[in-house]
Amino acid sequence: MAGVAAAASVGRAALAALPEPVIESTAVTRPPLQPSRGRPYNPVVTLNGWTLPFRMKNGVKEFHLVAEPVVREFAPGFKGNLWGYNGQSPGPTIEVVEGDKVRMFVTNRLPEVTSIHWHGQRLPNGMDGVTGLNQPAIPPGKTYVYEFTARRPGTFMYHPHADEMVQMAMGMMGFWVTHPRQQNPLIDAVDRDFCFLLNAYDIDPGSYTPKIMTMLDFNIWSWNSRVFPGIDPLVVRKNDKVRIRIGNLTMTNHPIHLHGHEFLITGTDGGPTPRSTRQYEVTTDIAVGQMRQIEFLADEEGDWAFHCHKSHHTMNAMGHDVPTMIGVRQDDLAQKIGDLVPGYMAMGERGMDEMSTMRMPLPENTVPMMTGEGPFGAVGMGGMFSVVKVRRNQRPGDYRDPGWYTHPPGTVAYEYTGPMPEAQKGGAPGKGSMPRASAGEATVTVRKPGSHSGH
Ligand SMILES: [Cu+2]
Repeated sequence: MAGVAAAASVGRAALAALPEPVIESTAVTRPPLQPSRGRPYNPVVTLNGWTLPFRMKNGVKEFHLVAEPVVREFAPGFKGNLWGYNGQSPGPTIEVVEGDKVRMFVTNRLPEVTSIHWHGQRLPNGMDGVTGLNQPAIPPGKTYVYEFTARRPGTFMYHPHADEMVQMAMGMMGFWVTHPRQQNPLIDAVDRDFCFLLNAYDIDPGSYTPKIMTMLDFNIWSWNSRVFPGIDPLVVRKNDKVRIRIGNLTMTNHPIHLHGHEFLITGTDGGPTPRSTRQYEVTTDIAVGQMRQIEFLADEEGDWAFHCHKSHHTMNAMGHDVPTMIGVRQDDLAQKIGDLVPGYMAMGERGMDEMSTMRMPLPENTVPMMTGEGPFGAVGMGGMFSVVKVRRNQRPGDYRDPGWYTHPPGTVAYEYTGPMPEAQKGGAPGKGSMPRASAGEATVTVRKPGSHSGH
């Protein structure tokens, strides 16, 4: 009984000394936050994000998260009214060390109840954050305290477990990294350690607030609530060992693909992967709710594309019901429809690449669906796309954008200007392929589903 009373009084003392929340006002990638106290570790870099500072109180690392409405810039010219933590969505990254005692103050400044679930952590059941199951909901205006020990090293996330569909559709989520306490045989030291969340929104062009009832048909595919060309590059020095930690809090899977290098999957939700399971990949599919750590040696200089391989996820907001117009002459058509529908644009007679250079009349507050200007012209991408920039001269610890890669002479694809040979025409139909089994018609028997007669 005495123990319980003591714990309660400690809890009240801690509440009285609530740490001042740290608020971030921009979407820039902050340099790694070196730990000021406690065990040393190599901090991560959150893509277009930041790490929340902590304070030490009697050996406990204390953080203060504030759930609140925020304005997040997805890309220059495009902002969203989201919900997040401490001024941004996603919230700040939390970094601790295996074995650390952690106290999280969570203040609710939303217009409705919330909670935080510490996705992937080992912790006391009452700290797991499922509203109704593990704790009462945190009412608006109230602060709750979560206390647990970060028991295993790895890559984690946090998000509400209260009105989840709404609150995650509005951007409430964040990253959590627990660094190993000491040399771990399955965790290698790396030179650069990046992290970001995959997230998605449904924001109509010209509007600011995500549609919260959308279940699958999202139109903004983002990394840490940023879309290309608003996503910063991942800048590394040649021959750096690089780790990228990715968590998926969208409602679909994302095959994440890196150009120019092969990587190993060194960690999942469950922790570091056994070395015997690691194989080289250039794409890894990250399912809903999963985390993946990829690692590679950045030994090829250049500007390497890094993106989701679902091609509609490297595009920004677009109308969905656009008919395929490839090969259709539209000059006349646009004129005629334009007379009836002012502002009508004919789209994509030669594919949709035209649209990356087309000057379209955009509504306010949106970005073109494919945009971004590279050294050779329009990149024709949006959404979940960035560039890993590998540079010989990048200084250790320097994450600043070095600009575009200067290719050594003779190493860029070039135009062929010699003679064109005549195309070889194929022979008779079917030549060289399997002959048709029969020239006659096939007979198909159709049974009506649910009809039990004749059985
Ligand atoms: Cu994707």
